[in-house]
Amino acid sequence: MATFKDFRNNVKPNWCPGCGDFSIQAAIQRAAASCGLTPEELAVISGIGCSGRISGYIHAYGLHGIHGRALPIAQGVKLANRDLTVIATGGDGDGFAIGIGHTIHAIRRNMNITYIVMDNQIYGLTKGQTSPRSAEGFVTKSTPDGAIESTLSPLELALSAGATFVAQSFSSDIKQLTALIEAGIKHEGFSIINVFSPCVTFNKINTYEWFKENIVNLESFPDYDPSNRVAAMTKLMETGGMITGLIYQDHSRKCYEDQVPGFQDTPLAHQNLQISRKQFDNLVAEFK
Ligand SMILES: Cc1ncc(C[n+]2csc(CCOP(=O)(O)OP(=O)(O)O)c2C)c(N)n1
Ligand code: SF4
Repeated sequence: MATFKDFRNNVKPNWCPGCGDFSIQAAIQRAAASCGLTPEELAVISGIGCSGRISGYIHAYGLHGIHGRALPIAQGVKLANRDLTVIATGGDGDGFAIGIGHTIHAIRRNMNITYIVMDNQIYGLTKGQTSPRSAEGFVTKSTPDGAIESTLSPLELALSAGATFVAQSFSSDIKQLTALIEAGIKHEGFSIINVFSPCVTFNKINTYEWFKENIVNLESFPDYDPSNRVAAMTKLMETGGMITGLIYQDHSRKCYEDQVPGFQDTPLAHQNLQISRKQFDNLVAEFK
């Protein structure tokens, strides 16, 4: 059986020392091992950003894609080979700014993919501009007088879009994060896990200390029921989205690929898709 060490490769991450993304990488490796996966059964697909580098740091299939397009690529991989466990990753800019349209429709589509957003509330790779997650008034090089736009609440949005698994964690809490990623992988449908992952270089406001002071673990609400969508939305609104844990899970909806005729049995990647010369000629003749 594979251990988390089997998901390590020899590429040294070039994240800044202290970046929250290190723990997310470790949590993915641990969760994959706990799920009994081997590296050849996993694909990690990422967008562009400091966070996007993660696909290169995990020993598995992987693709470091283009900015905001982790989810279209991940869905393509899953459609081509539904036997693979597919994890999509990226920053809050990647998923909630340029990629927001893909995020909403991927949630609606409910393919069996786990989407991990590394939320540092800033654009890290491009050296510190606001993201949709930045607080109003946040001062950066792109907003010297403070951000004017309101802050996006991605998990409220996810619930509205019909998400079947919604969770949130903090990169410092590797135990909780690993358990949530494991639960997301096991969930039959689309799982979105937003992870607070401090950018120690460019975000001097939302620091490790700031998150520790501001987040509340859902375990402190013993009556909380993650199968209740209204309760989930209410809790997110009441806390300004600063909760961690499993926020919502719906087991009732089938995943997309289970409902597409022709995808039920053998994955496309394992089918013989070659057509004969005669079939090809007939096809061409249809368009003459
Ligand atoms: C189409 C396109 N637009 C803009 C960029 C420039 N760009 C690269 S990363 C990035 C944002 C990075 O922020 P985020 O996605 O939050 O990731 P982080 O670096 O913070 O992990 C931008 C705007 C790009 N690479 N491609
Ligand atoms: S710039 Fe920020 S997000 Fe990027 S590696 Fe450094 S600490 Fe991490």
